[in-house]
Amino acid sequence: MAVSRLAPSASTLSKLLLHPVSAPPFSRPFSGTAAGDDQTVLTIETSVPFTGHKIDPPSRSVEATPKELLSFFQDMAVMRRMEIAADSLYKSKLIRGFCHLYDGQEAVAVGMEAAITQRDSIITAYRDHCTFLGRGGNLVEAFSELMGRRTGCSKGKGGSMHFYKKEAGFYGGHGIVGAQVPLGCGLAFAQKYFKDETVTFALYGDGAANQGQLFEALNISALWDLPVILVCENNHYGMGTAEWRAAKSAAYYKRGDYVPGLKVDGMDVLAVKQACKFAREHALKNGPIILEMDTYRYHGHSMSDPGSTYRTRDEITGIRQERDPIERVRKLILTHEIASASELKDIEKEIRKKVDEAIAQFKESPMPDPSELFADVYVKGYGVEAFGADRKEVKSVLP
Ligand SMILES: Cc1ncc(C[n+]2csc(CCOP(=O)(O)OP(=O)(O)O)c2C)c(N)n1
Ligand SMILES: [Mg+2]
Repeated sequence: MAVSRLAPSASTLSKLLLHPVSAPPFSRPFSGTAAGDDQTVLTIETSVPFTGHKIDPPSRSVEATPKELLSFFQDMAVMRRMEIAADSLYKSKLIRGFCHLYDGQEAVAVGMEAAITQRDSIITAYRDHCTFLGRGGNLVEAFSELMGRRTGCSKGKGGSMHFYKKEAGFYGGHGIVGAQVPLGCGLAFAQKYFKDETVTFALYGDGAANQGQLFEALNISALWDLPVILVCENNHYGMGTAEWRAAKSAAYYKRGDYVPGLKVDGMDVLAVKQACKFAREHALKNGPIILEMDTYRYHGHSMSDPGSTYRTRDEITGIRQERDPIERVRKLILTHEIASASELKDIEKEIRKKVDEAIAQFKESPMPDPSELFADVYVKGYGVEAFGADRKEVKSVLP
């Protein structure tokens, strides 16, 4: 890692924090601009160079303020803690149904937010809890949704796979593999049509990358120069299938053929930020681009998968030791004397407390009312009728 200018020692930790841990984490959205008032700017090299397909890649040198590095550390640590807590809640049967955890992949959600604003849109698959937090969602809304409570971000009716925050440009949370990519291209179509000067990030996995609908959506997006960024979160497995067993070419950043692409270290939050900033500018001017984020999930595919039958424990431990996104930022903070190891430990302790408090709060929250069962299914007031199996006796007009 090459650094062109060292930061002076940080004055006090609290002065540097983007989201002071005394306030609820994520009480305001991530934004690179929020760190703009800091005097010191560090120039840090990404872990590995970017590799481009039909495009000159951006520079490896990324600018970051001490405040921004601390916010990256804190935001990723909150996400990690939330997912670990969700794991325990699932095992104690307080969360039921599907549940896919994101620990290991946090740098993608956080780095992406640092490069864009909430006027830009994001749409993703079912591994969506941390993307929701990144968009400014809070822990109580997240845990409530996981538990099917009324205070959840989808009113307790979506569950783990269907987190939404439309007012912050987050369009879910989708369970059908790959289906969110054409929807994302549709969002980008609207952005271009309304001359919004904004973009859509459509995220999908390496497994989804082999689907036909992705190429159909990409074709029309390229034809119409839509401002869409296809982000392949390559965690190297689709359920229990390793990428090499599923894909003839695992170079997902090249798979758009005529569409440019970039391969990015998705475990390096600064590389993600740099790539997303670059892609956003490209998409606004020229249309689609693919970002392949090389990342890793520590948990199994979902809670029913222990995650250790199709990969070795050594592989998981090796990634934790060599590439963990939180540890990478911890090292940067320590090297630049922005905060001490014990101050960082204190932040983590505080985060643990906040997560526990949020869990205690959601347990108080009621379930949705049965009258809500058919609400929010179709656009209100369209008079859509639902029939029972007999098509006669049970009949109601959906609210
Ligand atoms: C159309 C469709 N086919 C199959 C499934 C079952 N399924 C759920 S997740 C998944 C694997 C997807 O892997 P990937 O795209 O790499 O995403 P990751 O889970 O690694 O984030 C499959 C096959 C589904 N939900 N939808
Ligand atoms: Mg995958």
